[in-house]
Order: sequence, then structure tokens, then C-alpha cells
Amino acid sequence: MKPSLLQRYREFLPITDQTPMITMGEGGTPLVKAERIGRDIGASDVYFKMEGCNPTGSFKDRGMVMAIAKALEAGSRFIACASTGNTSASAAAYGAHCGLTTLVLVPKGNIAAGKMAQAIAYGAHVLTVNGNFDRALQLVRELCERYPINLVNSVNPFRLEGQKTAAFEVVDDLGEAPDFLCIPVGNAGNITAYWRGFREYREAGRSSRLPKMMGFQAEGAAPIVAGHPIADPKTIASAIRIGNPASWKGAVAARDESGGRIDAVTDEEILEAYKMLARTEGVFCEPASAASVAGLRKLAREGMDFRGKRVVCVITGSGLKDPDLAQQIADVPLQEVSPNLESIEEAVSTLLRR
Ligand code: AN7
Repeated sequence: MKPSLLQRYREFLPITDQTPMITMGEGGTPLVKAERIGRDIGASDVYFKMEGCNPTGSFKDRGMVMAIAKALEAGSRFIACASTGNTSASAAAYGAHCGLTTLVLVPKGNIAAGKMAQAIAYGAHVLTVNGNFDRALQLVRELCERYPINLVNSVNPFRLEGQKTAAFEVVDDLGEAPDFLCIPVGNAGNITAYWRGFREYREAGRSSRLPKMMGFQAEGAAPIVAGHPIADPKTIASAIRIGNPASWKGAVAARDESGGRIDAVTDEEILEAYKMLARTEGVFCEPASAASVAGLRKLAREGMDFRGKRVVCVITGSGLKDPDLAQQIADVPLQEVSPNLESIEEAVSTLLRR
């Protein structure tokens, strides 16, 4: 069996002899080389860090395993979070695995079907809040101050500790830090965690340099780009529909210390990247994840020079999280056929003639 995430990076994590070394197989996700995008933008290599391959289909499992291990160590029996969907799916899974009571608050009507299904299936108590994510987070923070409930949002410091391991893996796989790290930004925890991971690894002598951190928000939910909170964030990428990110300062530090950028991409650009990733790279991700690639393409289009550069795009979550979207935007109609060969030949005659 491969070593668990907590075991593998134990020396870099806040683990004591009392920390239960739980695992559901998180981390160790593949770094897949892009076939098309690298060529399109003239980079030497573009890689996808496939975080949808985690047990609940998103990068959140890295932070959750650490947060839950520390919650167990502290004797907590009750965990809670607010979420645009992936954090709640992950909390619900690890909560179930460890026999904890899990409460999740999600913004009503703005959570992808797959994520909702996960929270329900794992047996979490799900509250749909008639408000956005920022409000839900505020409320769950207040709740956890009043009651002995362990908050597992990324304001819990153990979450980012776990999430920084993704940067370690990128360096371990490439043998060095990449030139650029492209990543979607919502609550801004992940960009903060990656930057910490890259810095710690360099300090430990595992790499000799640091990447430029390139974060991308959705245009209708781009508070860091605008420089002020957005009261009513809007984007098709519901995972990053966040108007007042908890780790705002961490994201700005990652950008400024690395000489990177935080930019916005439109929903149109996100959907274009989402389709292109699936059709030309075989990578089916959720729309929020496609923001990293949409951003990379935008910068290349604007003339940023990626020649000879190594770029890693973080594919934060699986496309299966949001099956409705894939079907809504499909421009290939489903075709019904009679159950006989003639009918099939007729339906695909143009393909067969080629
Ligand atoms: C697929 O689950 O905020 O900037 O509550 O699900 O660290 O917030 C999810 C965020 C990117 C943004 N990609 O990461 C939640 C939640 C996907 C995500 C982000 C999220 P952060």
C-alpha cells in the first residue's frame, strides 16, 4: 500500500504522537502532461495536477484529512462547515469515516448536484441557507464559537497545512518547482496553501526556486481583482462564487511575493476552457477548475511569453460534480436510434463514410 498523505509528509505537518493517522487514499494525484494546450501557448510543458482524483473528487480532501485528524486528536465529536459544495462533500465523507456528526451549510440553489448528492449520501446534516456562501461562512463561524463544534472550513489552520502537500507533490514529480502555477481562486485558501508548500519545500532544499503564482477568479466574483468585497457574486462556476475570501491576504501575499498575478476570467472563457479540456485533453473537470486553464490561455492571448516555460494548472475538482452543466452546454444532440444496425448506420453515416 502506498503511504498515506499524512505519513508521507509527516515531517512537514503538525502531527504529534497523538494524531490519528487516518486516510481515505487522498493525495498522490497524477500530474498529467497536456497534449494540446502547451503547443497552443508555446510553453515547453503544461501539466495538469489532477485533484479530481482524490477520494471525494476534489483537492479539499488533503486539507480535510489533516483537519479531521486534529479534530479527533482534540476529542471533537462534531464538525461543521459552510461550503460551495466540495468542502461539504469532503467533510461529510471524512466525518462518516471517523464516526463524527457533520453539519454543512450550503447556499440554496447554488451548489452542483453531485456535491449535494455526496453530502446527503455520506449522511451529513445539510442546511440550505437562503443566502450566499459568504453569509453561510459567517453564520457557521458564529455557531462554532457558541458550541463545541469543530469548524473545518479553511479558516481552520490545519486545512491549509494539509492542502500545501499538493505543492510538495508537484515538486516531487517534476524534480523542481514549475515556472508558473495556475490555480482557481475562491475563498483563496488553496493558493495560500500552495505558496506555503512551495516555500517550505525550497527552504528544506527540495527545490531551488519558486513558481510565479497565477490565480484566477471568475469575473462576476473577483473581489481580489476588484480590490473590494463583492456583495452579490455571480458566476456559472458555483464553487468559486465567493465575494469575500477568508484567505484574501494569503492570496495577495502569494501573488506579490512570487511576482505572479491574480486576474479574472469571464464565464464564457471558463466554459470554453471547460469544453476544450474535455474534448482535446480528455480532462473532464468542473467549471471552477477550468478557470486555471482559461486564465493561462487569456494571459497567452494577451502576449505573456510562456516559451520554454513549465506550467502547472491545478484541476481542482472532477467534472462529475456538476453533471447538469455538461449536458446543458452540450452542442451535440443526443440521437435516439431503433435497436437495429440499419438505424445505427444511418445515424452515423457521415462518420462511417470517412
Ligand atoms: C473545485 O467547497 O470554497 O480558493 O466551500 O471547489 O481554496 O476556496 C470550494 C472552492 C477551486 C477555490 N476549485 O479554492 C467550498 C469551496 C474548486 C473548489 C475552489 C473551490 P479556494
